[in-house]
Amino acid sequence: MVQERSLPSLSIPQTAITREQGLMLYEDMVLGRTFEDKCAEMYYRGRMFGFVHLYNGQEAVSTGVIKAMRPDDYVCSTYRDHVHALSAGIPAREVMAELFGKATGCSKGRGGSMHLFSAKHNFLGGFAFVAEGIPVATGAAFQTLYRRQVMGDAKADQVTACFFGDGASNNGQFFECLNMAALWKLPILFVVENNKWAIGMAHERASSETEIYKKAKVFGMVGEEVDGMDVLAVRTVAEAAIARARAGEGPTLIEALTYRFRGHSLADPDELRSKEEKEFWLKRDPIKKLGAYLVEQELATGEDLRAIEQKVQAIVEDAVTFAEQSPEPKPEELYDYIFADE
Ligand SMILES: Cc1ncc(C[n+]2csc(CCOP(=O)(O)OP(=O)(O)O)c2C)c(N)n1
Ligand SMILES: [Mg+2]
Repeated sequence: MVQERSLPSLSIPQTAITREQGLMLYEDMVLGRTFEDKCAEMYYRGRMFGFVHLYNGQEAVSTGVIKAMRPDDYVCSTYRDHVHALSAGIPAREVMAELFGKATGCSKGRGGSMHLFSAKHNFLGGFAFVAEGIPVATGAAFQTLYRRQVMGDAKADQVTACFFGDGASNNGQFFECLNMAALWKLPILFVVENNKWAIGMAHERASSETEIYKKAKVFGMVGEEVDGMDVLAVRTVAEAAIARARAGEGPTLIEALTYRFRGHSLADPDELRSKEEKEFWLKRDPIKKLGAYLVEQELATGEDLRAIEQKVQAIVEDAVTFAEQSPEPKPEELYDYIFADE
């Protein structure tokens, strides 16, 4: 029998969702999964280079948090960034083209898988170093507060969501930034995606306190533990945290218990995690869970869900065609986009 941390059941009532919201959440998760299954195929066919880290299994965290935010809010990711970028509204075409290193990619082909970026979508990146996004996201939240409090811009009420892993939560930047964010009541959500592993390092072998959300308490910050395989639970916790942040009540640390269904990256043979552990988590597939819920609650039919899956399949196929047909960046433009334009 595998010893697993028990998944928290939600202590606050789940927000009732409409059919429209339910289908929107389903579509976003299916887009993330289908897009990345296609990434794996393209990677093994030699169309993508470098490291490619997939998010399969963790979709409920991205969808649950980002789809509860406004389009003008900020999102900051890690090297496991494709699905966050899609949830934040970057078109699948631009994400796929970036993975192919094409000039039409969201980072103009300069970034690749780990460096997705879009100023238009307030998507701050894509960072290769573990925990590197935490101070960037804290800075984004600080500038919102500064514009509002010091520069008197009443419209500056954006919230920042900062995603990172269990491994990143042992990095010094985590502690420094949580301290500052709590001290200045910054409008930010620190979302730890605890998928139990940092490459081949098991979380319990690397952390003196394995329940990461408890670390919020020493900063006087709200800490929440949530079932990261349940998009409605994540959404409910995120909505409360976003409301607190927007109201000037400061940050929240959310620990989402989740699992990646594939290896650390597409170059990882994934031999360290046990078959029992993988089976335990595969049974909690967040997409199947939401699909079953929507049908059970009579918010959608099986045909509605199949129609979404087909629509998404077409979006992903179109993204690949777009990426394949797009031009490479021009060599003479090699030094462009290094410094901010005037
Ligand atoms: C500062 C730094 N140290 C080490 C690495 C190598 N590295 C890449 S991913 C990773 C594991 C991070 O695990 P976690 O934060 O749990 O995120 P996950 O990959 O599980 O999403 C490590 C150690 C790195 N990229 N940056
Ligand atoms: Mg991890």
